[in-house]
Formats: sequence, structure tokens, C-alpha cells
Amino acid sequence: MTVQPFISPDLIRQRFSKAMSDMYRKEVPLYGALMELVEKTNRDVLARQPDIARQLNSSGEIERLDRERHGAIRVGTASELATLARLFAVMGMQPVGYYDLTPAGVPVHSTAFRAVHEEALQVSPFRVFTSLLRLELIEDPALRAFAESVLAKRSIFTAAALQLIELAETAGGLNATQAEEFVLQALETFRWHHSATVSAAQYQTLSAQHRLIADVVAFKGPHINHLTPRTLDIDIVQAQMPAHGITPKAVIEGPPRRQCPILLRQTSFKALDEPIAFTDQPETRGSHSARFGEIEQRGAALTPKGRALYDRLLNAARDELGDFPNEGNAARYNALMTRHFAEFPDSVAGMREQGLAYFRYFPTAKGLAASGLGEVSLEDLLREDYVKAEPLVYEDFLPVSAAGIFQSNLGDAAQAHYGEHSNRQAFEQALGRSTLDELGLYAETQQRSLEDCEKALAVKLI
Ligand code: OOG
Ligand code: NI
Repeated sequence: MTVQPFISPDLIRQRFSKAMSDMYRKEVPLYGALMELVEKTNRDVLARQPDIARQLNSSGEIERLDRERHGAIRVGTASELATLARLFAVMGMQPVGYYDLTPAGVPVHSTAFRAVHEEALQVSPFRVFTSLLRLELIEDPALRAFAESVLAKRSIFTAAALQLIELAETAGGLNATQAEEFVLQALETFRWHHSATVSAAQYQTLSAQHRLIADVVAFKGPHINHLTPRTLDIDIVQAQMPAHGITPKAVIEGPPRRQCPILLRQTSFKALDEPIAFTDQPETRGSHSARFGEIEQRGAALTPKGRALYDRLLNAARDELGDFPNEGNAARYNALMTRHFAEFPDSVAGMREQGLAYFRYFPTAKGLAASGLGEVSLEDLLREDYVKAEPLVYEDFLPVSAAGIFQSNLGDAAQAHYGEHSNRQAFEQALGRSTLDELGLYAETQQRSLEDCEKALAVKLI
């Protein structure tokens, strides 16, 4: 008998991402409509703007664009989160970043599971924004105890998924047959369930405390609540959504429209009411809104200096607005954002010279043809057109934007005030490991690209 070799975790992730997309398309028909709109917009942008096409070609991003998705889930207990971390690790995904959503009145804290190396991201950039409910923020002790007891009874993983996770850990990987089974089993955790695990009255009590609490506690598993494609022009998609029967939220989250996109811009459309059956009323159908649609446009990853500037300008615009952005003040918000962000250089050269963004450096044909340059500076190589700089794409999320997405999909009634805030330590304890610092990952990718240039051009950077 021949022994099957291990299959790369990156390929398992690629297959899982495809399986997730197929499942979601079946579960949420509007997702299919949104995907078509995004694909058409991306084709149009590439045809109309050769600069963007050229940049995506030279960074290799063009190959991952159509596969690019992020999903989101919410879990209820530390042990669910810790097992998820192990499940994602089988697919080469690690927890990156810590996001505290309590300042926005959402009782969760979160991380993003994703691949961390540029080569792995190239195979599959699939990522999952994963939130842990903070039951300690429920003030009523009886309700908290009830939520804990409901969560304690459920198992969100299939027995086979747990076995395959353990096998991958002990053996060091999965072969093709095992990986195929793993994808099927892992998918079950993210599936939508029409039947709730609580009675109608219990659901109402949980929901009255916070709609998000009902969403996490009242179901068998952490259904994927959205799956987001990446567009090259979010303003076009936002403008065209109504004509496709989709009503987007009032404002696009993140930075304003720019020549050189930075970080992440996102918009979403409301969760649909879905029929559900409660334990005491299997026939009478209740309704619950969990799932929504979202699209995103990604731009350059910012350095600590660039991020500080982004945060300052965003806060200044929001302070001046004096309220959460909504339908009534959307036009004023957009104008304020544009005015404040005029201070943020909007060119590759400007962002590079001021150290605001991370870049990847690529040798040019001209550089490869030149030889014997010896010791040179990066500035010299750029000036001579021996290397070129492409902004490194932002792979993560933004806390203020995520809060806006949560709020618009849960409804305004979902806002609450929590005295207790950020608790990364408790999150990491639940997770069973620490989260990775995204800025360090970008710096490493940038550094590797510089080393590759040194090798390819046989130069020593000084
Ligand atoms: C996650 C909301 C945040 C994003 O892209 O920032 C998010 C959730 O609703 O579970 O998806
Ligand atoms: Ni999202």
C-alpha cells in the first residue's frame, strides 16, 4: 500500500473557501446576485483603468481577486473558540489582531483567522472574522446562568471533525482523502440551522438583552453570517446595489474614496428575516435575522505612523459629525471625511516617502539587465527604475468599521453601554494562544521583498 503524502494546509484552505462559498450561495440567494455585480464591476474597472490592471498583475493580486472572501462567525464559549483555533490551524490560518467591540455597544471581542505569509495568502486569502461573546457583560445573573447552561449543552463540531483535527495535530498533516473529509466535516460547523435550541419565550428574553446574544446562544452552531467578496470599486457597487434589489447601509465604512486606496472600505446590506422553529413551537415559525451581505475594497497596509494618521483623521471627522453616521447625516459625514483626509498623501510616492504604508519591492527588467551595482541604496534603485514599489495590501479589519457593520445589521436598538472594555488577556486565554501582531507581519513581508531584490539584482542594500 502506498502512503499518501500530506496535502498543503494552503490547499485545504482553498478548498474549504470554495466549499463555503458554494454552501452560502445555496443558502442565501442574494449572495449570488451580489457576486455577479462584484465580478462585473471588477471586469469593468480592469478594462477601463489599465493602471490598476498593471498594478494587480505585477503584485500577483490579480490571481487571487476572484477567490478573495472573508466570512464572520460568533461563538459563545472559550472552548468553542479554542477548538476553532485548532480547526483553522489545519487550514494554515492563525489568529491575527485583537478587536474590542464593546466601545460600540457590541458585547464581543474578536480576532481574524487568516494565512500570514504572502505566498500562502496568494494560494488562498480566505479569512474569518471571529467573535467571542462576552457573557460576563450580561448584568442579570439568572440570564447569564441560563445562557451559559444552553451553551454548555451544545457541541458545534462534528465528531469526525474533532478526530481529523487531532489526527492533523498528531501526524503533522492530512493526506488528500482525509483533507477532503475534513472540508466536509468542518463545513458543518458553519451551516445555518432553521431550528433554535430554546423556546420562543427564552429567545425573546435573550434577544431583549441584546440581539447578538440571541444569535449566539439560541442556535446549534455559529452559522457563517456573511461572506464578503473583494471589489475594485466599492462606490460603483454601492451605487448599483438598489437596482439589483439590495439596500446598502447609509455610509461606506473606512477611509474616503482616494486615488491610492488605503486599508479597507466596506459596506453591507441588512440581514434578512429568516423563519425559525422554537423548541416549544416546532410548527409556528418565528423569525430571526442573522445573515447579511457585505462587500469590501482593500488598499495599502499602513505602518504604525500611517495608522495613527488614519485614526486621527477618522476621529476628527466623527467628532465633528457628533453622532454615529446614519442616513440623515450621510452626506455631511462623507464631506467631512473628504475634507479631513485631504491631509493624507494620496500617491504611492507620497505615502512611501513619509513612511505611511508598507510596500513590496520588485526588480524590474531594467534592473535585472544591469549588473555589478555593488552597494546601493533603495532610493537609488527606485530612481534608476531598477526596482518598483507596490503597496502591500491590507489583510485585516478595522474596529470602528466592524462596529459600524455590526450595528447596521443588528439595528440601532442593539446599542448598549458597557462599563468594562478591552480585555485582550481574557480573549487570548480563551483562545489558548496569543494573537499575532499584524504590523509585524506586514513588516516581515516588506523585508522579504527587499531581500529578494538584493538576490535577484546581486546588490547589497545600504
Ligand atoms: C462581524 C462584523 C465585522 C467586518 O468585516 O468588519 C465584519 C459580525 O457581524 O459577526 O464582518
Ligand atoms: Ni465582514
